[in-house]
Parts: sequence; structure tokens; C-alpha cells
Amino acid sequence: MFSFFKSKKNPADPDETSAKPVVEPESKPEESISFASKLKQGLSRTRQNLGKQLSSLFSGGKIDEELYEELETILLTSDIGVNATHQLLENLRKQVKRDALTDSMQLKQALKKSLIAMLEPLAQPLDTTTHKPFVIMIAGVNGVGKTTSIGKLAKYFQTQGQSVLLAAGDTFRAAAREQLIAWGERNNVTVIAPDSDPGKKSDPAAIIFDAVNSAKARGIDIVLADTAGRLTTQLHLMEEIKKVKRVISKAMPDAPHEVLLVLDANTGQNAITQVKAFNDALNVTGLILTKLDGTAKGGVVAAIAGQYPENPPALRFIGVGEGLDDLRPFDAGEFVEALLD
Ligand SMILES: Nc1nc2c(ncn2[C@@H]2O[C@H](COP(=O)(O)OP(=O)(O)OP(=O)(O)O)[C@@H](O)[C@H]2O)c(=O)[nH]1
Ligand SMILES: [Mg+2]
Repeated sequence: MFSFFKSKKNPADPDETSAKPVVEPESKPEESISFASKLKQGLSRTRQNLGKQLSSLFSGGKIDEELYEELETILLTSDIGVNATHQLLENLRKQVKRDALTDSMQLKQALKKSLIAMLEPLAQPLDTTTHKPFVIMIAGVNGVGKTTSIGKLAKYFQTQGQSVLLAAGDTFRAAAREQLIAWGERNNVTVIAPDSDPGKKSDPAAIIFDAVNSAKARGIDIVLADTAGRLTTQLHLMEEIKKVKRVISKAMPDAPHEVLLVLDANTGQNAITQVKAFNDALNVTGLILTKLDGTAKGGVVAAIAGQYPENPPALRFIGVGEGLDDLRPFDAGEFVEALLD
């Protein structure tokens, strides 16, 4: 059975490290547009596509089997997935019966209600006050938005009054170190990064181990640990990230306190495969869904919910752009409003 519960840690020896703190210049003010309107704008392609089909379907007339069948087709082609589509239809039929709905015009509100009911269990905010430092490990396939999300999270937690330290645990990609340092500079936070000498090989587990110890010494509230992107089929890299997690627990027994899997909304149904593989390897405790701006695949949120009706994963944050303010905790009502108008 699938589980989003936190794992028991296996001990492992921390490696030697060449980690160094990198200190911060000034941060720049960012212009802010309301997140709800960004989300709405971001989901406009999904909304237009889905909305147009739904409004012609819900334009009045009898609620019959033919209508349910058409609705099924529309939902399936919006990346909502088979499981979620069937759950939504079942819920809709119940509402139609219970409330004695007779006209298809009444179905839009009923569908919204079903969708909110389905997505609500995903909205489980992250409580970072249970440990100090609260260690968050970020994982996911290549290019999904891990490092960018760390930058945004650093800003988010700081606005909540928490101090943050970043660990540049992606020692694989040459530019990754600089990318994280740049996010650290924008947020005015310390980054623990490997030696910049390209001749020196550095170990991601060791960097993060050092970062956790450094955060303990400095009394920092939250450690955000970046990791290199990896495909779920690269088994040696999946083993490597398991080791990273084990080594973190050597620096602090309960850590990491949160394992966040980052998913790109554009991947559609493949996101489900990624959730399964990373959860098998790491016991994922939360998800971030990025790039909801400019995607026609916003329905993947429902697909995730539909996949685990008994044990819904925690969708902690959603990302709607590349700016510092473009990440927020997931809110089912806000999301459905943006998706369906
Ligand atoms: N439009 C948009 N772009 C995003 C979002 N999040 C990340 N990106 C972009 O996606 C690209 C990849 O982001 P990264 O943060 O480098 O992704 P990563 O997962 O760290 O990549 P690797 O470390 O190479 O695996 C960058 O160009 C980001 O600006 C988002 O919510 N919306
Ligand atoms: Mg990265």
C-alpha cells in the first residue's frame, strides 16, 4: 500500500566534505501581482479548453446517460485521469439524485463541488515548527523546478518569520551551485555549497550533512536541501538519493522532516509514475506542483487525488511562475475557482 508517512531512518556514515558557507548581498524588491489572479491567468488554457466544452454541455437540457458519457470524455481529455474521472462522475450522480437536479445548467456548480471535495484532502499545509532546524529535502526528475522552488520557499518561510539556510546538494550539474547561490543572494540567506574548484569532487550527502550541522550551530529554523535531478529509471541515482537521506539522519536523528517531491504540471499523467517511484525510494511526505502557469494540464492535480483516494498525498505548494512570489500553499477552493470559473 502506498504511504506518505515519514520513514524510519537507517544509519550511514557521513562522508568527508568540502562544503563552505557563502554569504549574502542585498535582496531586491519584487513586484507582486495577486497570486489568485496569477493562478487564474496560469490556468487559462486549461480553463478555456475545459470551460468551453463544459459550457456547451451544461447549456440546459436533460441530465441523461448521454450527457454523463460526454462529460466523461471531456474530463478524460483534460488530464484528469481515469480514476479521478470516475470518482467525479460518481459523486456528481449522487448529488444529482440527492438534490433532485433535473437541468444540465445545474451541473456546473455540482461539478465544482465534487472537484473541491476531491482536492480538499490534498491541501495539508506544512508545519515547520515541530523541529529546529526543520530539514526539508527536495527531490524530483530533471528540470521540474526544484532549485527555483527552493528560492521561492526561502522567501516564503522568511515572510513567515523563519530563518532559512540553503544546502547546494546538486553537485552533479556544473551550474547548479551558482544557481542556488544566486537564489541565496536574492533572499539574503546563507548557502552551504561545495568548493568551487571543478577539479574537486564533492559529495551531495556530505554537503547537506554539513548544512544541517551549520543550521544547528546558528540556530536556523529551516534547512532547504537541493538535490540533482534524476530520472526514476536511473537506478544508481535513485540509490544515491536514498543514501543522501540516510546521511541527513546522521546529522539529526529525525531529519529530514519533510521530503518534498517536485512535479512539473506539464508532465501530465507521468507525474503519477514519478510520485510512485520517488515515494518507493524516499517515503515522500509532500508534493510541489510547478509550472501551473501556461500549461493546459492543470487537471493533473485531480489525477493525483484520484490515484490515492484512501491516502491522499499532501500537496504542500503550487508554483505559477518564475518569480520569488510565485509559490503558495495549495488551496483547493482557489484552485477550482481558477480552473472552472
Ligand atoms: N513558468 C514557470 N517556470 C518555472 C516554474 N518553476 C520553475 N520554472 C523554470 O523551470 C526551469 C527549470 O527550473 P529549475 O529550478 O532549474 O529546475 P530543477 O528541477 O532544479 O532542474 P535540475 O536541477 O536541472 O534537475 C527554469 O527555467 C525555471 O525558471 C514555474 O512555476 N513556472
Ligand atoms: Mg536544480
